[in-house]
Amino acid sequence: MTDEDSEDNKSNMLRKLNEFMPGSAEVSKLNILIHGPIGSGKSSFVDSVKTALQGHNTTSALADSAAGKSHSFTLKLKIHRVKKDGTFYPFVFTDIMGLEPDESKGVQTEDMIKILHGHIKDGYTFNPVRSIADYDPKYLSNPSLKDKVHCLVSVLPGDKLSLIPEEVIKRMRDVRKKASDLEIPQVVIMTMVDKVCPLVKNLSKIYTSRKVKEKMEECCHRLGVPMNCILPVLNYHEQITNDLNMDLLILMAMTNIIQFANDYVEDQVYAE
Ligand SMILES: Nc1nc2c(ncn2[C@@H]2O[C@H](COP(=O)(O)OP(=O)(O)OP(=O)(O)O)[C@@H](O)[C@H]2O)c(=O)[nH]1
Ligand SMILES: [Mg+2]
Repeated sequence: MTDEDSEDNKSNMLRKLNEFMPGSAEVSKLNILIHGPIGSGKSSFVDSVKTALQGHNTTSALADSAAGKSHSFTLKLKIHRVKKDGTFYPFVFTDIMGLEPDESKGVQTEDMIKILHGHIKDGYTFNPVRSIADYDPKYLSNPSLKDKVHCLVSVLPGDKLSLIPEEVIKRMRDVRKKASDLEIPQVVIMTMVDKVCPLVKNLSKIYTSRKVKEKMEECCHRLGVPMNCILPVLNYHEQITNDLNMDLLILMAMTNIIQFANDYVEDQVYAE
C-alpha cells in the first residue's frame, strides 16, 4: 500500500467512525469492556484510540509508566468517553484493573461477570477480596440493554504471552465463556508489537512479519479464539505526534469493535 492509499484508508475509517450512530434508539452509546493481565496496555489502548480519533496525544486513561510493576495501576472501574467537537462519540470504554494470578489481588472474575451484565457503575473501587455487594451504592440492580457490555475486548501483550500465568488465562477464558453465553461479541487486541519484532517499527511490515504471526497464533491458542479475532496494535506510549501506520491499526481495531458492538445491540433489540 502506498502512503496515499493509507491516507485514504485512514480518512475513510475516520469518516465512518465520526458519522457512526448506534442503530437502536434504546442504546445511545455502546459499552466496550477492556480486560487483560496487569500492564498489558489496556489503559494505553484507550488513550491510543483517543489519540487516533482526535489527531493529537492524550493521556487521560493514565497509563502507568513504571516498568516492572507487579500490581495494577488502574484500581477503579473507570468509564472513558472520547471528545468529539464539543460533544462525545457514541461509545465508551470501561477500563478496569488488571487480572492477577491470585484472585485476591486483582479484579474478581465474579465482578467482571457483573460488569458484563451491567451491574457495576462508573467509579466503583474494586475490592480484591470480595465481589461487589448488591447494597453497594455503585451496584445497579436492574440493568437494561443500555447498561450491559456490548463488546468485550481482551488485551494481551504480544511480547510477554508466554509469561502470562495460566491462572490469568483461565480467568480470561471464564469471562469470555460467560460473554459467549450472553452472545456478547469479543475481540483480542495484541499490544506491544514493536517489542515482538524490531522490523515492525515500520508498521507497514506488520502483516508480513513471521514473528508477529507466530505471536498472534499463540494468542489464538492460549485464549482459544480464531485467528480473525486477533487485532495487532502498537499503542501510543512515548510518541507525541500521530503516526499514520499506528493510527491505521488502531482505527481498524475500533472499526471492528464498533461494528460488532452495534450488531449485538441491534440483534438484542430485534430479539426482544
Ligand atoms: N513498547 C510498547 N509499550 C507499551 C505499549 N502499550 C503500552 N505500553 C506501555 O506498557 C506499560 C503498561 O501500559 P498500561 O496501559 O498502563 O497497561 P494496563 O493494562 O492499563 O495496566 P494496569 O492498569 O496496571 O493493569 C506502560 O508503560 C505503557 O506505556 C505498546 O504497544 N508498546
Ligand atoms: Mg490500566
